[in-house]
Amino acid sequence: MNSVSYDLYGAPTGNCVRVAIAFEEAGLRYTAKQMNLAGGEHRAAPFLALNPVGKVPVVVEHDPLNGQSPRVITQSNAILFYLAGCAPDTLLPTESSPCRSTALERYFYFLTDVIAPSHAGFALRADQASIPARQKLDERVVNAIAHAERFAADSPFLSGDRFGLADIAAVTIMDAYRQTIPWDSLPALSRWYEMASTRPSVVRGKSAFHS
Ligand SMILES: N[C@@H](CCC(=O)N[C@@H](CS)C(=O)NCC(=O)O)C(=O)O
Repeated sequence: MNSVSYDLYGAPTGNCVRVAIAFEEAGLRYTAKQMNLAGGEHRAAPFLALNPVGKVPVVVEHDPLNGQSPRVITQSNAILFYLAGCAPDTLLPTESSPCRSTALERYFYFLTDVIAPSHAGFALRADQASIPARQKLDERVVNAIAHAERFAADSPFLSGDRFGLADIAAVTIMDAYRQTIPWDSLPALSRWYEMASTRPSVVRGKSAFHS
């Protein structure tokens, strides 16, 4: 039996939920360790010893048989790729697969063209003067989501033939924009979203942390 296990330090945020869904999808054994961000737990010494930047998610890999200290991994996307390597052909097609470039292209589309402007808008949320800038960023996010209709139209999953990292990135960010997405003009994306939101790994990953 595989003795490796993981602790996932996090909170109910997009970056952490993506990692929780990836653990579920990859079938890797993990324990969600809820951090109290409002209470500043991520800025206290025990957590800073894991991640001096004071941000979640953080994964600690325990492998009692390798005789080494537990491995600590920060940065949600580094963690996702690490997990993809631990469970080959679950989250991402393997190196030699021709489907890999499509899966990566779509994953980075969601990361850089959808999630990045969304995070930029979120960072401005407390500043009244930035409301027009936030609206522009949100429009950009929704337009970029709408362009993903063609991904959903030409393959069963946004990642291609298998559910993968692009689907995980997409379902979490689309949850945040579901009220403003023009669903009526996006039939393939609507079907995909219904399927992705009810997928057991997504349902379980989304409830790994509570608010
Ligand atoms: N680039 C990092 C960003 C991590 C990040 O910004 N985490 C947020 C929650 S999603 C956080 O810890 N915020 C607490 C803070 O900045 O005080 C990643 O992808 O993991």
